[in-house]
Amino acid sequence: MATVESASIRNIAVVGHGGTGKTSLCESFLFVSGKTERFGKVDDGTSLFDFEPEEQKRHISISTASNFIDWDKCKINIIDTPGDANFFMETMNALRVADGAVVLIDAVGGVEFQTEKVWELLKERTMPSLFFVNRMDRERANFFAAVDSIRSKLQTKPTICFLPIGKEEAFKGLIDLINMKALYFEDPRGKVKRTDIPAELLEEAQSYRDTMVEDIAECDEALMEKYLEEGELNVEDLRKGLRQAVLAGSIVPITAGAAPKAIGVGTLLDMIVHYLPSPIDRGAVSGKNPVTGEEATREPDVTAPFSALVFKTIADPYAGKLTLFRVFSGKASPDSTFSNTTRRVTEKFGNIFHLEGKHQKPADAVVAGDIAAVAKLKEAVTGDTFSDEKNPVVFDKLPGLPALMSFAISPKAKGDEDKIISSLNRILEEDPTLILKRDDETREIILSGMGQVHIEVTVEKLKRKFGVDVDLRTPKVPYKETIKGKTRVQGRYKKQSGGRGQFGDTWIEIEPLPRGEGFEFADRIVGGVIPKQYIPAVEKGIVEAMLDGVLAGYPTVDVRVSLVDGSFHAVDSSEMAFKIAGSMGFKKGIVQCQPTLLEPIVNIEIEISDEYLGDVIGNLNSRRGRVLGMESKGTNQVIRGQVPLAEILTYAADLRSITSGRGTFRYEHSHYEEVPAPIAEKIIALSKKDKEEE
Ligand SMILES: Nc1nc2c(ncn2[C@@H]2O[C@H](COP(=O)(O)OP(=O)(O)OP(=O)(O)O)[C@@H](O)[C@H]2O)c(=O)[nH]1
Ligand SMILES: [Mg+2]
Repeated sequence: MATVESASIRNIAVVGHGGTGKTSLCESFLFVSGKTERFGKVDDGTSLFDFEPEEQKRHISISTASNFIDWDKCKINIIDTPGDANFFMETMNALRVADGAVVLIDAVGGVEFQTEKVWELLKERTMPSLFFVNRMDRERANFFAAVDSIRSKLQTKPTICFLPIGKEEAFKGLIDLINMKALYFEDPRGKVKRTDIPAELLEEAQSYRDTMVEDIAECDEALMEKYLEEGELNVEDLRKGLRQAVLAGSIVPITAGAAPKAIGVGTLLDMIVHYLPSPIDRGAVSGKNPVTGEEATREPDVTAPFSALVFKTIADPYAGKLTLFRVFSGKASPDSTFSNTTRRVTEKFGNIFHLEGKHQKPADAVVAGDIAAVAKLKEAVTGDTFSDEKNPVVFDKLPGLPALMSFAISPKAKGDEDKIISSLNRILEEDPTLILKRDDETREIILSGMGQVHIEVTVEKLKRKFGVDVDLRTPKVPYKETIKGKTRVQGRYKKQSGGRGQFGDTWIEIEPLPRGEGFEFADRIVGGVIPKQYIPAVEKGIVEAMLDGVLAGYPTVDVRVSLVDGSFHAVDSSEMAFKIAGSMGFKKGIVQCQPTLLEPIVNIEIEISDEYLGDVIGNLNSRRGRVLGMESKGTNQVIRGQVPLAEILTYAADLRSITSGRGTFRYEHSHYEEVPAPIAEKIIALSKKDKEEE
């Protein structure tokens, strides 16, 4: 494929809450632009963007997919992002390489939670954006209510540039407020028929046009002057002024449509080409010189030194790894070498491709601003920087998202343990939000991710791509044991068996330490009643005994043991004998010290939409949680508190159902606390039962 000019590229991320019609809109782009003969649909699994089996089964997007079209002499790279919170990292990565965003709003539901989340990112990046009110053909569609929800929930005043004509079944077109024309989309390919505005709509159109003109004039002093003098701005002024304002992030235009009927889609493409930035408009990006540590910028210029950023990795057991990257400066050519400055290795491009959904189209070269894919790189992962070897630069890495849900995984077939780990590591390469670790305390393999769906999808991929079938369980809670009382106790080990016997005799004091202090061993032997060389053995015996607590087999913590007295035998004493004596004394003593069970407590931060505050706090209380503070953030509430880990392992699903998905949370370990007696009894009984079964 021939290369394009940077100025005629548009990199567009399509974003918004789950189910707003992002994928349908991207399909509509392909169809309306003539790239596809057949209009792909999400619902029957024919979408070129939702091509993964896990997406087709659920009718939702799980990962970003890209394709490109030609429209009005531009190459538009379309990145379809998932709306589900489980896959938000995909959206975050897509926004790093997009120059503009199309934000979908459901004409029936208005702004929903994930749209608020993604809007925060767009604002942070001052990303030029357009609003598209989709699903205007649905029952109860209401364009103006959607606009109001943008005002109240996103605290942004969109500028209405197109008004819908009709709604629900009767939705058939738009009024173009810049050109003051009516646009009808009755052609199945989405071609526009332009007419004069029907008389009955003219007054409303004029009034919205006035507001739009004022919005645009307010962004530019010269335009404002002209507007005040002449009382009007011409189409050229408006288009130019609007473009400047959108690029600066001061205006977000809004239009409407119905993606699967191709209504309003061609108009949106025109807006993307005209109002959203090319890589040249977006300007230089900055990173660091990895050698000097100084700031380094890269201009979107094909003659500048090469730099690029990896925004996605796809693991394929047969074709190997596919790496998707955006070039920020210079160009990438097949067979050229470059430096992966994040990993400090040199690699070589093989063939370079442009992606068309899951298909690949070979490219001669990829210029600054364009996106492309390359197969079989050895080390690259998402977030890495590629750079000219002689002019190194490294771009910031995105901070990861905290894993919220963990499962213990085990193979369905015995002997597959190693294969699970190696295959999961391949999947981890494409998905940095997954964490795989072995819990030394509970001896489980723990897979953590963003939520239930995320883990389930990963397990399905594991089976489909690598043929490994696993079971998921709620992970065990790493309880601990401690004591509340103290004691002084003798541990004495004596064995006479014909020849040389065994003899070790110890007196120890056991007492509690403050929470979190762990273990302390004090040697208070005087006068050599136990010879020096046996004392470490006593400690070793105690430490081993501590690992298997008396209550339920959990490790004992926050205890001080002092070795205070004892005796030995010149012939029969040995390290082994003293180790056993120490262990015996500890086990005997600990039961006299009111042993208790401890559980991990986590700090939790929950962000929810206002209306669910009461329900969420009620639920938190029923989970033995404590609310420590609350603050509002826009129209949301942030609750901070502490909850036992045991209660949080299943929290994600609850929060989702209480808030209809309008809630997120994060947590981190804080400290250990005593388990309330009735709950401790249950845990102890359960552990006894487990032991008996073993
Ligand atoms: N009536 C109507 N249905 C639509 C419209 N756009 C999308 N849909 C339907 O809405 C459902 C969700 O559409 P998708 O395109 O998968 O939505 P999405 O935003 O990609 O969803 P996620 O990828 O899960 O975030 C599908 O059943 C579509 O057929 C529309 O304009 N009108
Ligand atoms: Mg989708």
